[in-house]
Amino acid sequence: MSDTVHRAEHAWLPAGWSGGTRIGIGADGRFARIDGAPGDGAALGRFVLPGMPNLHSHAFQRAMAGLAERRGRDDDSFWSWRETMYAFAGRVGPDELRAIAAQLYVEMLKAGYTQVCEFHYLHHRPDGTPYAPAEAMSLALVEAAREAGIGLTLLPTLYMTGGFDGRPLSERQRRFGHAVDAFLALVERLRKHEGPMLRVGIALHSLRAVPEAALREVLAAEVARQCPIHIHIAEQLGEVQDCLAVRRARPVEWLLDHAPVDARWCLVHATHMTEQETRGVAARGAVAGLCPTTEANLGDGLFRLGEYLDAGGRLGIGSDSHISVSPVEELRWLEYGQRLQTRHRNVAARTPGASVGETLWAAALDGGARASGVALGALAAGARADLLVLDHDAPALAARDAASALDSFVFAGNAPLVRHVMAGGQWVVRDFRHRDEAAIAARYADAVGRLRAG
Ligand code: NGQ
Ligand code: ZN
Repeated sequence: MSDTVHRAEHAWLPAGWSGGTRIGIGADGRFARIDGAPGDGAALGRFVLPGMPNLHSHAFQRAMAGLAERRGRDDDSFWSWRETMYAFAGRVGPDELRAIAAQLYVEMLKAGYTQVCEFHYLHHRPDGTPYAPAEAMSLALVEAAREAGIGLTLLPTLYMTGGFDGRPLSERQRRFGHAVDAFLALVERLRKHEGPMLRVGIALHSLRAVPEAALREVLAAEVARQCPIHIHIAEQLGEVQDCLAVRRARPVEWLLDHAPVDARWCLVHATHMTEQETRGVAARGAVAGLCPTTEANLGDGLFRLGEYLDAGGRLGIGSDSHISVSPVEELRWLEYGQRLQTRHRNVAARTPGASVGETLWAAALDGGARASGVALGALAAGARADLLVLDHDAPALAARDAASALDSFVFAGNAPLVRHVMAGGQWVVRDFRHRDEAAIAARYADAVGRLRAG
């Protein structure tokens, strides 16, 4: 089969905007050739961008978004939110998970995410016994991604203890737990499903949940040799204090000293770091997995963005608890948090003349692709054919040239600007509509209805 050829007035290539670009898409769902040659090709639109990877998701939490915004009796915090989240998680089974995730993934595609990293720890029945098959919950996510047409990096998550002191899992945490052997067997079984739209990696829930010996054992296993490795780290001050008390080091400091952290690693949140830890993460080439809307919602704190970028640090964005599902909103909050704190503007742009929108979009593409473990995130031959076509008729993009398009996309207004979306060479969103959005939304509403009633 021959390549399909498209044309973009302006395409965001790895070196920046390029005018009059020919974009060839192979039958294998990858970009074939991308060049400026004249000739044929169907016009895509004015501004064409690579699809954005979402490097951190707990899909089930989509269905409880907005249900934890009422003040409780005591001081509300991350830890009280977690109790609400656990109560909700306890009612989600494979059918509900599949319906919720499919809806979430449709929303992600429409917002411009074409790959999602699922940090998945809801493994077993609520009483801790396994489903049949044991990977039923993982397979629900695989099915949901296939239905929606989004790329999935599935990160089965190891979760063993309820705190740094090694206490056993609480009743509500029992369904998260695995012994190391059973966990590695799960990873192996899931690997068999891998393909262009599914990659399997590994997540360690957090230093709170994974004892040192288990961490070493997993990292030494054959299945952990090549794949992406994700971990929640230093999100809350309480976690930093507990880590200091038990391991005599701060979480990021401890991890850098005890694990072979490198470019395969995604350090999710990494909110509370010293200057030295910040430089250390950057030097290792790890990706900081930033989830600014969730971090704001949960009262986590602000990442040391300026210092990290100056040290050459890599980052990507995730929607985590899904109180917002939009790469634009994540990037806005990332920048605005810094502006509010420093009382300066244009913080992410570190050199005179640099654009904040372009800097952040490019950084999040690169870090997100690394964290996904898939060749994507670039309009380049060989990369998976994931692209977004912006709505050039939208008022927010009126009279914008290439040099101002990304800043306007990221910062101007609230109308959705992503008009068409392709993932893996397939059109999944055309004229703002996902190919199967009505049926998926109906199944979602049913599932949430059952969860709220039960
Ligand atoms: C999670 N979410 O695993 O879903 C966590 C909360 C925890 C965020 N940290 C639970 N945003 O960290 O123990
Ligand atoms: Zn998380």
